[in-house]
Amino acid sequence: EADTDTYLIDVTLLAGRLPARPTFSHKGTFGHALLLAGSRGKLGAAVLAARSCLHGGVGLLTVQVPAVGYAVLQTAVPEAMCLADAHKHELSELPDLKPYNAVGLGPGIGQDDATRAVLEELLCTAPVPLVLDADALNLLGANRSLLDLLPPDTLLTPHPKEFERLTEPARDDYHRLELLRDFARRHRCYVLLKGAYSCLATPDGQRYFNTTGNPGLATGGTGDVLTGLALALRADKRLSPLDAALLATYAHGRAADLAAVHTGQAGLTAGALPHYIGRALQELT
Ligand code: B4P
Ligand code: MG
Repeated sequence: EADTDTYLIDVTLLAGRLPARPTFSHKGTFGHALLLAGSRGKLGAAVLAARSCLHGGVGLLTVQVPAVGYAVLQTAVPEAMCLADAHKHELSELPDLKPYNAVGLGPGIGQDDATRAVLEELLCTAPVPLVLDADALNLLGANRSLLDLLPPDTLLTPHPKEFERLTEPARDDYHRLELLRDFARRHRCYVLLKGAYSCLATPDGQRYFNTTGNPGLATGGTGDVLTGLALALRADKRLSPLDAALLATYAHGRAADLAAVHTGQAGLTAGALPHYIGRALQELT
C-alpha cells in the first residue's frame, strides 16, 4: 500500500492541536479520569501513572487500587482521590463509571481471574473512552474473544512483546508494522506500538511515527507514565481520540528529552519524567 498513509509526529503535525487552557476554565473543563492500576508489589506503576496523569493536565483524577495500596496512593499522590478495591491484593471490582470522562486500565494490575472479570465488565459497559496498557493487554491476548468487545476508538499501548501476545510473532519489523495496521483497522481502535520511533496506528489504517524520546526511556515504569499522560489527554473532551494519542506520544518522548539534559540517559528514571510533561505540553500550545 502507498506510503501516503504514513506521517511523522513532530511539531509541524501537532501545530494547533493542543488548545490553551482558557482563562475562565475550571477543573471540570479538563475532565475527570479514572485510573485502575496496581497490585501487590506493583503499586509503583499506579503511582507513576497517576502522577503523570496529573502533570498531563487532567481536571480531576480518581485512582482505584487493591486495598493494600490505599495508603500508598493517598500518601504518594495527594492530588488524586482514591478508591480501595474490596480485594486486598488485586483489582476485583469496577466502580460506577458515570462520573468519568475516560478510564485507564493496566499498569501493574497483574493477570488474576478477578482482574480479567473487571476488564471484561469494563469492555461491556464502558460509556467512556478507554486507555488499555500492560497486563490489560496481556489479558486480552490470553482471552482473544474479548477483542470483539473493544469499544471503538479505544487506545491500546503495547510494547512489541505485548503486541505479539495480541496478534502473532512478526517475521521482521516491517511485518510487525503490517500486523499493527491490520489490527487497528479490524478492531476499530488506536494502537501505539512502543519502542524507539513508536508507531500509532489508527482505525482508518494510517500510521504515525514518533520523533521524540531517547534510550533513557528503556527503564522500568516509563510505559506507565505514558499511560497516565494518554489518560489525561483522553479525558479532555476538547481533544479528538487521534489528537490525544498523538499529543501523548510526542510529549512523553519530549519530556524524556528534556529530562535527559539534566540527568543523562542512564540517569533517567520514570519518576523524573512527569516533572517535564508540563513543559513538553506547553511547547505545543
Ligand atoms: P514488561 O514487564 O512488560 O515491562 P513493562 O512493565 O511494560 O515496562 P514499562 O511499562 O516501563 O515499559 P514499556 O515497554 O511499556 O517487560 C517488557 C518485556 O518486553 C521485556 O522482556 C522487554 O525486553 C520486552 N520489550 C520491551 N520493549 C521492547 C522492544 N522495543 N523490543 C523488544 N522487546 C521489548 O514502555 C517503554 C516506553 O519507553 C515506551 O514509551 C517506549 O516507546 C519508550 N522507549 C523504550 N525504549 C526506547 C528507545 N530506545 N528509544 C525511545 N523510546 C524508548
Ligand atoms: Mg509497560
